[in-house]
Amino acid sequence: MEKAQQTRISKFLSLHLRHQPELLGVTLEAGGWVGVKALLAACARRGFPLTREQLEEVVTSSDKQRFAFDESGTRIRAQQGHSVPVELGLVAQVPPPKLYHGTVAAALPAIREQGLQKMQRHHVHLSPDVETARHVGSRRGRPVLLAVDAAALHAAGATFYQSGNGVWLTDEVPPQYLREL
Ligand code: HQG
Repeated sequence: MEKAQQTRISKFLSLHLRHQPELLGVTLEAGGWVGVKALLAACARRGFPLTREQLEEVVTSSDKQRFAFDESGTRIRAQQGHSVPVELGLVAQVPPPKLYHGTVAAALPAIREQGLQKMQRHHVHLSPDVETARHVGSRRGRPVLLAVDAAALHAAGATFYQSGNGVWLTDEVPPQYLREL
């Protein structure tokens, strides 16, 4: 499959598995899961026909492993990034001492004041390395990078989770734990 088509399918899946399942006429089960058969049938009904093989290819080739099948391969879900309420069953973990966040200059005044807030998502998303953070920030323009003192924030009682695709998640990062790089 061409990269452009993979991206088109990935965006279609992100929209429906993270944000608006009702647009497609599917319901997310606990954990954000949808039956693969139900999903493929709904895609076909919506004029977006997709085969099981194409779905597998998109899941496997996604640079960020946005989606995952369950162990039996009968259900699929987005690994993170939801705006609809969904219990992902994430397990709290001790974060690495430093994490990173990529944003843009326009957001900095508010971030300096309020820290990082989850905005439309369920959590603040943090990257394990500078390169990934730069990539995330560059989605919105020239990236500006922040280092997060995750060790201190964790020691202060914050809970951290790591999603299946390596993104670190927490509720908020107050300004005193941020350093501009
Ligand atoms: C900013 C993508 C003003 C924040 C990526 C960001 C990631 C504030 C934006 C994942 C703020 C939210 C998440 C505050 C934070 N005031 N702006 N207090 N606090 N912001 O998209 O981290 O392609 O919700 O800096 O790769 O950019 O979806 O979060 O610019 O992993 O798979 O508000 O999304 O993955 O934007 O990206 P987002 P994000 P996917």
